[in-house]
Amino acid sequence: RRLSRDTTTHQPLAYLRLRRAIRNVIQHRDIEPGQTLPSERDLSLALGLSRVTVRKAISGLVEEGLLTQRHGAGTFVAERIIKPMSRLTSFTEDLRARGLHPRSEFFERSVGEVTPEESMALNLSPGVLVARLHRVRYAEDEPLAIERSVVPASVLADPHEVHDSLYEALEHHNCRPVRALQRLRAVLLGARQARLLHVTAGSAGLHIERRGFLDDGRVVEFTTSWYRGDIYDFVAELQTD
Ligand code: 16G
Repeated sequence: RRLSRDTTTHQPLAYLRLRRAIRNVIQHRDIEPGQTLPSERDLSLALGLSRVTVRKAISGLVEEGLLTQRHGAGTFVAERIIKPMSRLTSFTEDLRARGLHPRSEFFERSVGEVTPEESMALNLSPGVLVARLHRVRYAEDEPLAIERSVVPASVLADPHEVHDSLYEALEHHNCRPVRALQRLRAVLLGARQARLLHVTAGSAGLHIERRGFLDDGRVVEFTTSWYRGDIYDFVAELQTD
């Protein structure tokens, strides 16, 4: 009786443990992007786990965007950055999950009165102060995105608190968004943006606006981003009503 209880409580954990172990291997770059994972069969034989457990662990990592599968060709560590749209993660978290080192170069970190457009996006009254961050975001030395964030100064009084991660700073003030609305459209990157992102002018980019909300409905972030179209995939799971 005791044994069977143990197996039932331990079984769900085996796939989570394997998922964490594979995630660690990716984070430590023991397998590089583009490399193939051993087959489900080989993994299950080598680790003494059931095929079902191995499959579950792998499909979880595919959903996270760390692995990709091609029919007949197997499972690979994702080369492009695959970002599930349903998860409210930060740039820093997305990169760290892939074993990459995020970095920001700031053009601007300032506080000023809200503009009419910002006041609409953040639901603020005219005259209120906001913190602004404008930066290029890198993975090691490779630029991936340009981002302009506006946060009410009542939440972030000093934008210099943000070194790399805005969300870490917001978390520090207990104001990390719990929900967000995001709008995405295709753009051609202009000369200046292309130069900052090390691509040729006219390359494809993704223009994304995110409004991040707190539990009580306040808007804590209005961020406009230009992500490189040659690196990022945004994926979403769709369901019928
Ligand atoms: C992502 C978000 C951006 C957010 C940032 C925080 C998209 C399209 N945008 O880039 O809205 O401000 O993450 O990242 O995902 P950080 O905590 O690393 O500064």
